[in-house]
Amino acid sequence: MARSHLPVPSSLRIDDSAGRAAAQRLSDAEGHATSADGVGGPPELIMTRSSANPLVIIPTYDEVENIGPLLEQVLEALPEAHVLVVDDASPDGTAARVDTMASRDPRIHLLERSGKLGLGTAYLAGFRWALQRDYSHVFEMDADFSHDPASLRPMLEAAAHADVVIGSRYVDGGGTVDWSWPRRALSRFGGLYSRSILGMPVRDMTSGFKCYRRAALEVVDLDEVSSTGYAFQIEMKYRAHLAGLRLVETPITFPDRARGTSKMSAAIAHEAMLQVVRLRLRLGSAR
Ligand SMILES: Nc1nc2c(ncn2[C@@H]2O[C@H](COP(=O)(O)OP(=O)(O)OP(=O)(O)O)[C@@H](O)[C@H]2O)c(=O)[nH]1
Ligand SMILES: [Mg+2]
Repeated sequence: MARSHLPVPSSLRIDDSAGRAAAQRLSDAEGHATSADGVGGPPELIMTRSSANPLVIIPTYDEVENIGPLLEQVLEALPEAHVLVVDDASPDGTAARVDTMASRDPRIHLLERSGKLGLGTAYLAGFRWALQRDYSHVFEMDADFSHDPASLRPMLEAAAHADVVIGSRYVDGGGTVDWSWPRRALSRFGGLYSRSILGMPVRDMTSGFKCYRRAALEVVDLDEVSSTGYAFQIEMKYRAHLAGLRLVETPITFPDRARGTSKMSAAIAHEAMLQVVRLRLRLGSAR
């Protein structure tokens, strides 16, 4: 079930600076003309605070303890936003909690799926839902408070100068809190591994706290995205990078989940490692 409430149309204005190829694609995607002679550089779309219609997508599996307070904090931090919770039939009743909140607040939407189909496909379903509506920016955000709602506003502002804003633990000012050393090591290794295999300039390759400008999501071919699990985060960054989009990292502090159960496992990490190699072989040669 998906409740729907269409936000008012957004207005876009043009400025200079992103990559030429990306600009052309964005221009095609949004129906704007790029300058034929290229004088002044390619256009970048800038969204002012008042004209932004952001959507925050939150995938959930057994997050009933977190989702209520999180939705409240998200909408307090970004009152102009809508939120879409994509729930995979959580046995703990997460969807029912969201449904109750959605009946009181038209900014809250719920997309229910039939079973645990994975983080990647949850986001893809959310992206498609967003693109069928009039949102100007689309956030990815975890439900367990590892992603601080207070970072939403700075990330939205950073999207004025980027196509994809990545909430990053590994740039100045960012970090992790109360992480066990195996988790720190896995995250660091995963980042180094994927960054070097894919040749990407991004410090936090596995971050799942992101803000996409709408046009960036329109440029990436969502039908081609193959990672269903945690490698999805890496694949989306890689595809955005290959498409010539401008990825920018803003610092976030990332505490471990305080409540609820982790879905991370050795099998998930293993799948992600293999998927990075597959992505390099499949997409890297097209560069
Ligand atoms: N819809 C959906 N959401 C999922 C699925 N797997 C994980 N999630 C959600 O994705 C987000 C990230 O998952 P987490 O379990 O926090 O992953 P993590 O941060 O790597 O690990 P922990 O914080 O240790 O649990 C959370 O909001 C989860 O509820 C899934 O299969 N389907
Ligand atoms: Mg988490």
